[in-house]
Amino acid sequence: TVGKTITCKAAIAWAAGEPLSVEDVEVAPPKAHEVRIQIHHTGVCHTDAYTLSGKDPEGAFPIVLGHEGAGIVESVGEGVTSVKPGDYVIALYTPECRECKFCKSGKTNLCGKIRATQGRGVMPDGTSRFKARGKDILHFMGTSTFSQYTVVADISVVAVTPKIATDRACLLGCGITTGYGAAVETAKVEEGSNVAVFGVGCVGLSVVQGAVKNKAGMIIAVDVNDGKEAWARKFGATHFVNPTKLQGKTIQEHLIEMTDGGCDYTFDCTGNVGVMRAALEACHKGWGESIVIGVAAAGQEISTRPFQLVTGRVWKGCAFGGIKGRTQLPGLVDDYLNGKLKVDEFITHREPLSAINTAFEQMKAGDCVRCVVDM
Ligand code: NAD
Ligand code: AHE
Ligand code: ZN
Repeated sequence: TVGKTITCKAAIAWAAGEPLSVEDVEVAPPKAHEVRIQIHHTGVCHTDAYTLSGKDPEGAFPIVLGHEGAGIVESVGEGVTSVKPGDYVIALYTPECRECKFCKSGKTNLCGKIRATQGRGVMPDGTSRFKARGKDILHFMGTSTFSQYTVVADISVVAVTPKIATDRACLLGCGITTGYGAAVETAKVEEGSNVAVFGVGCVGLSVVQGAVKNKAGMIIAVDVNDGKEAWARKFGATHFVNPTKLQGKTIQEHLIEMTDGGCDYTFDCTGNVGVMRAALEACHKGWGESIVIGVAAAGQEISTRPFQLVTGRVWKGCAFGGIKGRTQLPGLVDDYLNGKLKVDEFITHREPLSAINTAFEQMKAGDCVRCVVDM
């Protein structure tokens, strides 16, 4: 297959709000500094549903969605030295070129090298490698893992040991790394500090896991779904609050009471801008930091009284947890293999590619942490 177009199955999103269509797609061979990957497993993340809904200002159609995938390198284009055919890999929607201003800053994991073309749904040379029904199909987040074969830039992929199965490794491509990194890398939660996590889906449970790793004090899970309490406690949350059941006070007032003045760190893992405000206002005066992880729809804005910031609370956010994929993911895989990072526990549902729309329905159902799709 090296150097040739591969015809395989992919889930194509032809238009916003419509179910995905599993059909033949032609995947062109990788050009210079590109890698063609046979995807074995992919997770379905809330962000895929967000873009499919049409609310993502960067979402364009037709497109192959999916950004939480793992598999094997099938072939590489000219000049690729970081991975080789046969390598087990995780796709990276946050690439790492190690030479742009961002990568060299030491201050962020955001890489600038291919961000513009990635946002337009094309490869760095401005063209697509996917074709279906005679039409060019767009790439998504530089990864498009809802295809049995995909092409990514060589800076958008990391090789990992085959000791981790691809149905686990895929979850390190977004959900788990995002939450865990937000706690450990972005917030750098300190021993004994009080933490509140708003929304305990895959991302929020991973924040809980990171807070446990850093020996936080109180770890308060906040979710409107009571069914999430058992999950949160299983991952190490010390308290659970359902904000819809508080009588006569706001969730921020309740958390400030619980923690004698406010939390040291709070995390929004819902994408709801009202929740983001509550998370900021639940922070301790003088030093509390709130980390925005959730993705909000186009047109949504956050607000609070500036006095909240004047009095020392800090509002920030991160993508992919602040983790540099090529440098740090192999270490997270080691942590998993050494029993220091939970991954298996996140998989609640499984579907074959042919039933990927069922995976989307499950994700919205409330009893699903992650559905892994077998490609
Ligand atoms: P999820 O749907 O599995 O989890 C969201 C949780 O929030 C659910 O348990 C839900 O019951 C709860 N929730 C909803 N409304 C709430 C409210 N008002 N108060 C408290 N809890 C509430 O989603 P996920 O896959 O864990 O993703 C969470 C968010 O993070 C999404 O917005 C997703 O797009 C975003 N995300 C961001 C990044 C990043 O790099 N910044 C990466 C992955 C996901
Ligand atoms: N395109 C959206 C923004 C979506 C967004 O924020 N994506 C996160 C990853 S979510 C993964 O589940 C991200 O990586 N952001 C940084 C970046 O460079 O995109 C919009 O609203 O325009
Ligand atoms: Zn995601």
